[in-house]
Amino acid sequence: MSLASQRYSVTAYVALGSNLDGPQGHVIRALAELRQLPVSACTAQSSLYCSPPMGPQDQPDYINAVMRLRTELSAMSLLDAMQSIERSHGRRRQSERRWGARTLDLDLLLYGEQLIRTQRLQVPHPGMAERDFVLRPLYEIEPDLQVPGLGAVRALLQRCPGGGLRRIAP
Ligand code: A4P
Ligand code: MG
Repeated sequence: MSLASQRYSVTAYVALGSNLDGPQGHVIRALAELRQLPVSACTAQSSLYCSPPMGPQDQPDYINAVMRLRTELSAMSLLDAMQSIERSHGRRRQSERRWGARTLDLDLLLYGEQLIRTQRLQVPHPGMAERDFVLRPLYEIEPDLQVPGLGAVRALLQRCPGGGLRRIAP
C-alpha cells in the first residue's frame, strides 16, 4: 500500500454494473473515475465479469466489477460522488424500471464496519448476499473479508446460487 493510502481511514467497497451502450467501456471508465475521487485511494480492483441479467430477462447481459478504496469521504459524500459519476455516464433514473437496463450503476457495498440504514443509503447494500456478480469479485479481491452483519464473504458465496457468471478480463 502506498504512503498516501495509509493515512486514509475507512475502507469502502463499490460495485459497478452496466448493460447498455458499450457496457465494458462504461465500467472501465468508471473504474478510472473512481480512482480520481478526492481524498481517496483505490487499493484493489477486481477483474471484469459478465453475468446474465438478474430481474427482467429482456435486457442485455451485464458487465460487473468491484473496487476497494480507502477514503476520507463520509459515506454520504462518497454516495454523492458515485451518483455524479453515474449521471456523467448518461444515467437517467426516472426512465428506468426496477432491476432494468442501465448505462452505469454504482452501489456502495460496505463502508468500514458501519451499518447504515437511512432512506438514502443502506450499507451493507441490501441484496448483496444474493448476488454472485457482487460476491465473486468481492471474494477475488478479499477472500477473507467479513461482511458486517452478514458473515464471511466466502460462506456467502458458497450459499449463493450461481447465475452463469464469467470472468472476462483481468
Ligand atoms: N441507495 C441506498 N443504499 C445505497 C447503496 N448502498 N449504494 C439509494 C447506492 N445507492 C444506494 O438507486 C436508488 C437509490 O438507492 C439511490 O438514489 C440511493 O439513494 P438506483 O441505483 O437507482 O437503484 P438500486 O438501488 O441500485 O436498485 P435497482 O434499480 O433495483 O437496481 P439494482 O438492485 O442495483 O439492480 N443483473 C446483473 N447480472 N448485474 C447487475 O449489475 N443490476 C441490476 C440493478 C439488475 N440486474 C443486474 C444488475
Ligand atoms: Mg444502484
